[in-house]
Amino acid sequence: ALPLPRIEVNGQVIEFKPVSDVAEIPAGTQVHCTTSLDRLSAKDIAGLPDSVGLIANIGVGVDNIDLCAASECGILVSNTPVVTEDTADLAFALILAGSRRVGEGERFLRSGSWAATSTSPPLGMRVHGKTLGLVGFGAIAQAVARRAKGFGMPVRYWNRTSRPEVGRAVGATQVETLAELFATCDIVSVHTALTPQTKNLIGAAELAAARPNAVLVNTARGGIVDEAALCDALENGPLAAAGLDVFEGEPNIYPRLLERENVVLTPHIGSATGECRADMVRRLLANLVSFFETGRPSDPVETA
Ligand code: 8YV
Repeated sequence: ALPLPRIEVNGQVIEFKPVSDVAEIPAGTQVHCTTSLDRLSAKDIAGLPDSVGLIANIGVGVDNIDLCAASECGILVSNTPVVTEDTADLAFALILAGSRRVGEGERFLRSGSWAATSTSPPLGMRVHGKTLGLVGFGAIAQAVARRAKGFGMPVRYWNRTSRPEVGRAVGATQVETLAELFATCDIVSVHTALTPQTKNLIGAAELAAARPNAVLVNTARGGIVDEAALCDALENGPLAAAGLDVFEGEPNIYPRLLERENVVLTPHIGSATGECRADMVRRLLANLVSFFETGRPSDPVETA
């Protein structure tokens, strides 16, 4: 095993367990680290030095990496699946901010309109007791479902595969189609991975099926929601509001979204708490140590 330096993150010492199945890693093997803003196309991956044996992504979503190309080049990929609770917190913040028009209210106050006119800000929508729909039913969606329980919200989910036991555990029932989810839920929150199959999964047809005055929240990936169709649905109905943390071309934002009052926008901050970022760094380091000691990262991502 490699001798390891003492590593401390935010005052906490990282401990690494010794492993027995030590693999022979050729001297000079390197790891390429990425975040969600570092895109690695097939061409980028083919252009990596031969010494790169692992692409270690800091984040859970790996849509920024061409996984087939990594597999073809014999490069392993790892991620840091520790963003669940913080991302679920932010999804709930956007559910509340979008429904209760928090952004509009703040702008109304800061602009001096409240003091100048003594008028009331526009009315929002009640959150507690409303039906919540989840697109996808992985760890983050389940964490959102657990929070919804405290708000007395019935929860429904749409997912490729049926997960009745998990559904029962968090009090969520499955619907057959996305159209059914939109037609039966007041608030829809997106929690699926971005893949070729989920690109623009939510477009004009799905949004047209939404309930009048529905709210859409996306803390997953921008590319899952067709932004032009979303703006149409916010301008002409049926949507009353949206809360978005992720964008197709981020950090550049589709201009029509910036023009809309009834959209709450945050700059991809699902995992942006001091605690979560420290967890992510710890998990990255654990992957690196595992890779250099055993030839496998501790959080391998399926590439083929
Ligand atoms: C970002 C995220 O990766 O975990 C994910 O999938 O989207 C975020 O945690 C983070 O901003 C680091 O790039």
